[in-house]
Amino acid sequence: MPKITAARVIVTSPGRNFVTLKIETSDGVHGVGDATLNGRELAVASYLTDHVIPCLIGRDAHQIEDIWQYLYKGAYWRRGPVTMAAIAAVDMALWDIKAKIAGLPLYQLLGGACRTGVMVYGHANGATIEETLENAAVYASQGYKAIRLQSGVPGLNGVYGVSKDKFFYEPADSHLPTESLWSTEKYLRSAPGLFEAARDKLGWDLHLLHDVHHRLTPIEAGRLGKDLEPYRPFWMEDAVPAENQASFRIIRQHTTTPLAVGEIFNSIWDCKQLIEEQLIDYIRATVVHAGGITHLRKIASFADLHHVRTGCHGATDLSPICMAAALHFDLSIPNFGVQEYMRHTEATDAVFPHAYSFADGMLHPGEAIGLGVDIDEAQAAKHPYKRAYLPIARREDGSMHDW
Ligand code: EZ4
Ligand code: CO
Repeated sequence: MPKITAARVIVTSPGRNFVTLKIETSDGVHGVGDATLNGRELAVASYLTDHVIPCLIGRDAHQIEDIWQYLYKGAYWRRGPVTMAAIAAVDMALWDIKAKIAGLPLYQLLGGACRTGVMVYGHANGATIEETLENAAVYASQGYKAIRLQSGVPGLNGVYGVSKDKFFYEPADSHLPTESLWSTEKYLRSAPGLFEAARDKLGWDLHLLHDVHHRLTPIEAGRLGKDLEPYRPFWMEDAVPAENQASFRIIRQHTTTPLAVGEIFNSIWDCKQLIEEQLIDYIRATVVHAGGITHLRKIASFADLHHVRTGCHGATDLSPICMAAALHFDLSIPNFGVQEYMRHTEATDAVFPHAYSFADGMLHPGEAIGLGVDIDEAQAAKHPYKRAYLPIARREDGSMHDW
C-alpha cells in the first residue's frame, strides 16, 4: 500500500494568495490539494500543519473515504469553512495520488466522461451597461457560450463584480478591508435594464447569468427575478444570504427565473432543504470549500434526485488545483450544469502548471494522469504571502450590509 510519508503546506502569492497541500507517499507518488480560503488563508494553513498532517503520516493513501470520515468525525467539531477546506485539500491530494497510481486521468476513476467538455461562463463587466456589453461581446467572440453580466450602478462607488482590469478580476484588494457603498433601491432600478440591453445587443443564443452576491431580501429577490424573466437569464445567483434555507420558498413563489446558490456552502447540510424542496436549480458548492471531491459527489448525487444541476464556483481565489479537480468532477457527473471560469494570471499559471485547456466555450481537464496539475515550488517560493481581505459593504446610512 502507498503509505503517506510526508505532507506540507505551501503558501504562495503570485498576485493573490493560495494555500496548497502536498502529500508524499512511500510509492514516490505525490498529490496536491487546494486549501485556499480567501481572506482567511493562514487559518487553514495552520489547521492543516498543526492539526491534520500529524494524523495523516503512516496512513494508507488509498483509503480516501476512511480518511475523510476520520477527519470529519474525528475532529468532533464539525463543518465550517476552515475545517472543510482542510479536509478538501487532503481529499483532492489523495484522489490525485490514486489516479496517478492507476495511471488514469481522475475523471476515469469517477465513472468516466459523461460529456465532451465542460461548458464554462466568463465574467463580463463594466462601469456602465455599454461598457459591460462591449466586454461581453469580446467573450462571445472568444467562443464563450455563457457569460455573466455585472454592471456599475448609477450613484454607487463601485459594486461587486465590476473590476478595474477587464481581463482579471480580484476582489481581495487590500491589506485591510476596503469599504463600498450599497443601495438596494438603486441596484434594483438598474439591473433589469442591463439584461434588456444585453438581449438587444447580444441576441438570444448566449446564456446570460447574473450574481446578486447575497444583497437582497427574499421579496426583493422575487421582484428582481420577475423583472428579469422576459430576458430569460440562465440563473440569478446568491439572491439572498442563504443561512435560512426556507427563505428561498418566498423567492420561488414569485419567479420562474432559475436560482443558483452555494459558493460559500461547506457541506450537504447547508443545502439539504434547498435541494429536497426543489427551491433551487443550480448548486454552486465547490471542491475546495465543500469537503473535496468525495463530499461534492454526495451533494451532486442528492441534487440529481431533485432535478438540481451543478454550477461550481470557479473564481480566481480557487487555485488551478481546485479548477482541475472541478473539471474532472464536472466531466463525470450526469447532472452537470455549468462551470464558472475566471482566468488566472500568467504568474499563477506558472506556479501551477496544468493540463486543462479552453476551446470553443468549454474547458477539458486533459488526459494527464491524476488531477493533471502540480505546484512548481521554485516558482511558488518567489511569491511570499501578502495579507489581503475581501471588501465590506455599507448602506447609505453607514450600517453594514452583506458584501
Ligand atoms: O466573490 O470568490 O461567483 N463568484 C463570486 C466570487 C466571490 C469570491 C469571494 O472570494 O461570487 O467572485
Ligand atoms: Co458568486
